Parts: sequence; C-alpha cells; structure tokens
Amino acid sequence: MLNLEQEVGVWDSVLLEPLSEDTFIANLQQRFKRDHIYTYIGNVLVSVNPYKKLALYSTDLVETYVKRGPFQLPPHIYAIAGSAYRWLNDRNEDQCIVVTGESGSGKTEAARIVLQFLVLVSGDIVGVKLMKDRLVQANTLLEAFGNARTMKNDNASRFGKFLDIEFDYKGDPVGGHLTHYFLDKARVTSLSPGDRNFHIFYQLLAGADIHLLKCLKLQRNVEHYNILQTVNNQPTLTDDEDKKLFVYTKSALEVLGFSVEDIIDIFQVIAIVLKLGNLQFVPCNNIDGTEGCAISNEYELFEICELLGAEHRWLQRALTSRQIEDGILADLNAYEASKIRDILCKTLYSRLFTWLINKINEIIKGQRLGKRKVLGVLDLYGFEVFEKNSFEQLIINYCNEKLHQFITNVTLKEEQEEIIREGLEWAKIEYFNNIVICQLLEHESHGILSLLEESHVQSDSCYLNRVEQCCAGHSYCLAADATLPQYSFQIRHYAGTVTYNVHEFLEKNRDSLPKEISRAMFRFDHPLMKSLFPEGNPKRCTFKRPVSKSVQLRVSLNSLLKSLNSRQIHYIRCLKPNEMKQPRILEMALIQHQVRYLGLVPTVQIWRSGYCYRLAYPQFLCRYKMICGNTWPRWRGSPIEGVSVLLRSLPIPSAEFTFGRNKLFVRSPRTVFELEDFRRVRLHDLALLIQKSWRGFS
Ligand code: AD9
Ligand code: MG
Repeated sequence: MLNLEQEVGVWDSVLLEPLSEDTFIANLQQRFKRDHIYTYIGNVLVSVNPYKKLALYSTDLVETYVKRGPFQLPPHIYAIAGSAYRWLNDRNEDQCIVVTGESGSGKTEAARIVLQFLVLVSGDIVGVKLMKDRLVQANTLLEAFGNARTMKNDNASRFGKFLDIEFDYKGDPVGGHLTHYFLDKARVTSLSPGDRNFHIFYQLLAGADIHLLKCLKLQRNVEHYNILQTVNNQPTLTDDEDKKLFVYTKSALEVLGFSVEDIIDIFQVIAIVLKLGNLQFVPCNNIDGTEGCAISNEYELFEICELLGAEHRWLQRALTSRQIEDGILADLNAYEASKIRDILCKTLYSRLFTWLINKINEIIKGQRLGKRKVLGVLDLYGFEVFEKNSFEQLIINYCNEKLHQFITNVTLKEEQEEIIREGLEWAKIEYFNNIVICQLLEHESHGILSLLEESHVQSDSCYLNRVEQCCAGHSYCLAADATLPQYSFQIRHYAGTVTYNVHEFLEKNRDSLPKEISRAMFRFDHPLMKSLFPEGNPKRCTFKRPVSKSVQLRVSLNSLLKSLNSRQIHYIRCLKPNEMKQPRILEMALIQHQVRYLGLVPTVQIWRSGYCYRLAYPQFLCRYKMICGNTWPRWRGSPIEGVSVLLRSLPIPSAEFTFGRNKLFVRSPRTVFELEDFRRVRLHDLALLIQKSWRGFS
C-alpha cells in the first residue's frame, strides 16, 4: 500500500541529520518495523527482506510509478526499474540493474519484481506479449532447475544469472539472452545437513502423475533416492508445494515451446540421475587376484539403460573399469566406481542445465532488426559462509569479491577521482577497497585460484602446500596455522572470514569426465545424450582437456564486468534482517555487519557531497539546447558559456548544478528527469508545428 502520509523515518538516507552508522541503521529499523522495507541512498535502493508477503506490488502501483516518474514517490524497486527503463528509452543507452546482498537477502525476489515491472509497463501486441511470457517463464524454469533449499535460504540460487532483455525503439521487449555462471553441481551427489537437492527432483516426484512416473521408472517417495537424503532432513517445502510448483515448471516448458518429446527427454535425464545415484558397488575379486567391483542393485542399472535405450553392459563397463591402453581395461574398485558414478550424476545434471539455458536462448533470441537497446538484470548468488566450506563457496565468494570491487570502483573510487579531476570541492571519504583480496585470489602467479592451475599441483595436499608457501603471511589469508582445522586455509573476505577445506578442490576445478563414460553416453540411443556428450563421438579423434572451472569463471566474469562498464548501472542492495528467515525480526548486529561491508555509510557520504549525473559541456548543449526558454541559447565563446545561458533560462534551482573543468554535474536524479521531460514536451510541440506547416502546404 502506498500512503505518503504514513511514511516513517527518511526515504533517502542522504537527508539524515546527523549522519552516522547508528542513525543510518536506526532509520532502516524504524522503517522496517512499519513494513517500509525500501530506503534510498540517492539513486541506490536499499532493501531489507521482510520475510512476509507485503501489499507492495500491483499493476496499479506500477502505473502510479510510471505516471509520477521515478523518485517522486516512496522508494521502491519499481522506481529503480522505472528509472532504468526511462534512461533506456530517453537516452538510448544500455542499462543494467545490479542486485547484490548475501544469501537470503532478497536478490532473486528483487530481480523478479524488476521483470514484473518491465512486463507491465511495455506494450502488449501479439509478438511482444509472447516474448514477455517467455521471459517470465524462463525465470520459473531456471528456478526449478537451478535453485535449492539451503540452511540460509529456502530458495537459494545455486547459479549466477544475468538476464539481458532487448528492447525495440518503442520500448517493447523483443528478445533476450541469459548468461549463467557456475552451477553448484556438487549438491547433486552431496548435500550439507539440512539442505535439499535442486527443486526439480522433488517437484517431479511429487507432481508427476502415475503414468509419467511409470514411464520414468520412478517411485514417488523421496526416501527411495540416495541423492535426496541428508542428515537432519527438515523439509520446509511440503509435497503439496512441490506438486504445485511442478505444474508451473511443466507449464513453463510448454509456454517456452519445448516439444512433448523434449519434455519427456528432460524428465528422463532427471530420472536417470536419481537412479544412477542409487547404484551400489560391492568389492569382488577377479580371477587374477586384483580387486574389482560389481553392482549390487543391477535392476536400477537395467532400468536406467531401458530409459537410455541401450545395452546395459556398456554403462556397466564404463562405470566399473578404466581404459589403460587402447583396448586394455583395468577394473576399478568399489570406491573408485562410486566416484565415477557421482561424477556422471553431476555432469549429466549440469550439462542438462546448460542445454536448457541454450535452448531458452534460442527461444528468446530476438530477430536482429534495427537498433536494439538492452536492459540487464544481474542476480548472482550471495556471499556464503557455512560450517564446512569447499571449492563451491570459494568460487561463489570470489564472484562476490569481484562484483563488490566493481561497485566500489564505480560508486566510490572513480567518483572521488573524477570529482578531484574536475576541480570540485571534496572531502575525502574513507572506505575499504577489496582489490587486495581480489589479487590474493587471482594474482597471475601466486593467487589462490591460479595455484589450482599449476601443472605440478597434482593433489589437494600439494595445493594446500602451495597456498601455504605463497599466501601465508598475507594480511587477508591465514594458512599453515595451528589454529586452523586440518587441510584448510582461511580468507578474510570483504564480507566475513571463511575457512575453506581443500578436500576435492583439484578434482572439482578440473571437472573432467573419463572418456569411457563420454563414449558410453554418446553411444546410447537417446536424443539428448548425443548433444550432452559430444566429446564421446568416436569420429572426434582428439579429446581436448576441458578448461578448468575457475578459469572458465574468470573469463566469463571479466567479460561480464567489461559489459557492465559500458552501461548505466542501477543498484539494489539487499539486506538480510535475521538468520531465522522470520518476519518482523531485525537483528541489529547482522544488519550492522552488512551495512559495514557493503560500505553503505560511505555511499551516503559520497551522495551527500556528490552528483548523480554528469555530462561534458558540448554533449549537454547538444542534447538540451532545444529547451532553452523560447529560443535557442545565444552565447559567445566556449560551450560552458552556452550551458550557463541555457541553465539560467530553466526553472530549476541553480544549486542543482555544479560546473566542473570539462563537465556539468547534476545533483539529483529528479533534475535529470525534469530536463528529459522538458525535452520531450519540446519535441512534441515541434512535431505538432511541423505537422501544421505541412498541412498549410497541402
Ligand atoms: V541467494 O544468494 O540466491 O541464496 P537471495 O536471492 O538473495 O538469496 P531470495 O530472493 O531467494 O534471496 O529471498 C529469500 C526469501 O526471502 C524468498 O524466498 C522470500 O521468501 C523472502 N523474500 C525476499 N524478498 C522478499 C520480498 N520483497 N517480499 C517478501 C521476500 N518476501
Ligand atoms: Mg537468489
């Protein structure tokens, strides 16, 4: 509900008097108590997760925000989305909304609300409506396959997502592109206490009708499947919820245009992963005295191979033996075979996920007609620290460090540097620059991630030695220290200290699949397997070593950050109020910790003395000279003179503008929108004038 009278505290922390960490947090707390979960810092939106449904989102409210314009109304995600949408249309510039915060702080919800806004404000002609439906359904589908319940969040994103939406000149969505970052596939076969596997497994078991279950050779009960078992099972999603969500997932597949055959193939892969995870290996002795293994529950293997349309011996051989020379096989022991089984489950699932994303991209790809502008929404997984942290947490936390570095650079460092360059008055603001932690992780020769790539590092303990040699003594890394648990090192991240256990680091990073497995999977008469395991094609003569996970991620993150550099960025900073996922509870220490590491108070300080927008004088004149009084501005001399003549003719207080050496600085976003409104009215008047004069001619 939007009630201006009932606003509490201040909307925009820039207006806090006096400003301190205490007053900043007290304001958030005061607002949160009355369900005002949003607060501005200039044009940055701070959002505190309410953990309950609020009447804050509706078509009417979207219309109100569109009509009144962003920043004229209480803080809201609609205002941020509206502002990005207006910049996109009015200024023809690519935009991005970056949503950040730790796990469970509300990023994915915020990204969903942004998408809801964009869907409601844009046109509804047939093609556009279809595209909008597809974009929304792509989100639903990805949540089913890429999200899971963790101790921190019942709907935790286990992959990073960047959705770019293409708009035509009318501001209608005409296409899109999804990029995903590092799916946490380890959870397919290994769950932390209290966690669940990816939602789709439970949805399928609860929601598939009896015929589908039979066709997939599945049993309905979750307890039957090893990969769905965890210590401390406390399901928060009930069977009924999973059942309901399965209907949405299926309908998302249909709206996206997946064929009936595709849908069956996808569910078959899910069923195969579930059944593979059940395979049990028992030791057996070969005739030559060596140790081998056999599958004790062969019926599961038979059923998997029926689903795959194949001879069961191929898969059995691939799982229980390894090729040592051309044509010569060596048996694996039960432990080795169960490792191969787990690798296959994880690979199958993660390749299915990538295949789904590629399919969605084909479906939402716009036709390349005319010039397009894009608006991206970035929703990465939040910073994570668990009791046991492994390679996945290192990767997730590295992403968070990089993004934090980018935001700090844009909002704090570059801002201060530019203001100094332009010769404006400025009080230095202290903030923590996490570049030192980024370097600790990615330094070319001795960064913690780079050490994983060293050719002589062949075991986890050797890797830990290298970390100890290269990083012990670094002020943000603790290694080779008696206080640490065995096989671990510690990093003081910008958002908190995390102890990583190096067990399976190398294997997870290399992420390689034995070629026997790829060959067997390719051989199966199942349409999806050929596209999921192309390297298993015997006609492809060489097996290239796959690029490691950390290298892949670094390449894609760098290209993401490069793309963000060329866009106008809008920020939503999400805060988590408590660890219990409960409404109405705001733990002060937890909020204070997040406010500190996100650098929110320095952001307010920058905004207080800063400017939301700047443009070089010639460009400013070029865009706005048409709004000068009733005529074009007349001036002599440099563009700066022209700009001052122009500004004097406008009904905007002069305090809104500051003249730098090369650029004009504008204080508040409201002023930028006012300038744009003047321009739009003038363009409209000119168009009418031209029409009139044409009529005069004819
Ligand atoms: V993670 O990094 O993917 O683990 P997120 O994405 O930051 O995390 P998410 O958006 O999934 O968190 O929010 C967690 C839960 O908080 C949601 O499932 C909702 O139950 C709840 N939530 C978040 N934002 C809102 C909101 N604006 N209104 C109501 C909310 N509930
Ligand atoms: Mg999320």
